[in-house]
Amino acid sequence: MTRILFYLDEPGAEIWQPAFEAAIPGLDFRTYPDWGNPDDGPAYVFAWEPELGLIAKYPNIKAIFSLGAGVDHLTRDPDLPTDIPIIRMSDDGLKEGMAEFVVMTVLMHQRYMPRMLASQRKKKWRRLFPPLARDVRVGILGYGALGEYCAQALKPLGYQIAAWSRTGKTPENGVEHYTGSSEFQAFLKRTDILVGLLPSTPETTNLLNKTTMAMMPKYASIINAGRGTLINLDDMVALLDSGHLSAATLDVFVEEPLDKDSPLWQHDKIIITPHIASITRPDTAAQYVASNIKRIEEGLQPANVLDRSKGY
Ligand code: NDP
Ligand code: OXD
Repeated sequence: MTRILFYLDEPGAEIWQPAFEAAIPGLDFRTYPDWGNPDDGPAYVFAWEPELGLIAKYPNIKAIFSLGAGVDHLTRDPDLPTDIPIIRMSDDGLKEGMAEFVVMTVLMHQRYMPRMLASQRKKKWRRLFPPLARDVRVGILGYGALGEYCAQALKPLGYQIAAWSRTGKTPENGVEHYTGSSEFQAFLKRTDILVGLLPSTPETTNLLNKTTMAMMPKYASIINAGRGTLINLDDMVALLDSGHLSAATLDVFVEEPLDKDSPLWQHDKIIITPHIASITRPDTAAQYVASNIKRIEEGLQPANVLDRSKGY
């Protein structure tokens, strides 16, 4: 019998059990704190931000499924065993949801919506004339499962699209590729709307700081739907205030939820969303986990295992 130990400390978490029971016949689905004893037999964990030290108490765990694409909510635990494979979420629902968010926010930035909303709040009838999509250069930071899917969703709108990643990509129609630190500056210089879709690693932390953001063209804007560690927010606010950057949409933060006292909430050029760019959905996620468990049980390599040496 397959056993899943589930951890999600959020209201509404009970919707997950029926989705998993439908995807895995005969499943024993245990919601924390009802995880049973380690000697109950082998189990898989499916979790978001579990309590520190919890997973180490269960030596019977065969694999950990991250409820999200990111794994920083798991690897922040200093006691997390290093020999259990961690499988990252990459189901269809997550990709589709992110593409919707990225298309929506890129269109908003291109059509000057942050400025229009600021004018509305001041009851100002201020007519602005944005460029057409075909004259706007979108740059996607990270061309993984999500970055690639978002690039394909943006293409039909006519944007000039480039992507930046760690390793080289095969040239393809409609997306220009930049690789590694040596091509980062060239990527930033050609980017009017930057979309952050990078994982949080030591290499991506503070990648956007006063020096790098100043390399972007005047009036460039930033959308961050990857991880909050990407941006030095003090530097970003200084560049928004000086007029070098025109707008930012921030979905992710180093500390979530964002502190009520943060001045970012009130900033006229910033739109804040509460880490909802994409959401893992029970139906598609349960299918994804079920197919990976089947692979493990058949002795095959599951998809999207975290490479601990790269951090994603
Ligand atoms: P992938 O692992 O598929 O892709 C990661 C991409 O980042 C790859 O293209 C990789 O390059 C690139 N990358 C990693 N490190 C570097 C680096 N140092 N320099 C340049 N490029 C780098 O991840 P996903 O696309 O599935 O997800 C990306 C992130 O999005 C997640 O880690 C998560 O943090 C975030 N996320 C946020 C959500 C939200 O709601 N806000 C929802 C889901 C995910 P290469 O191709 O060369 O390996
Ligand atoms: C994430 C997610 O990793 O929501 O942020 O999937």
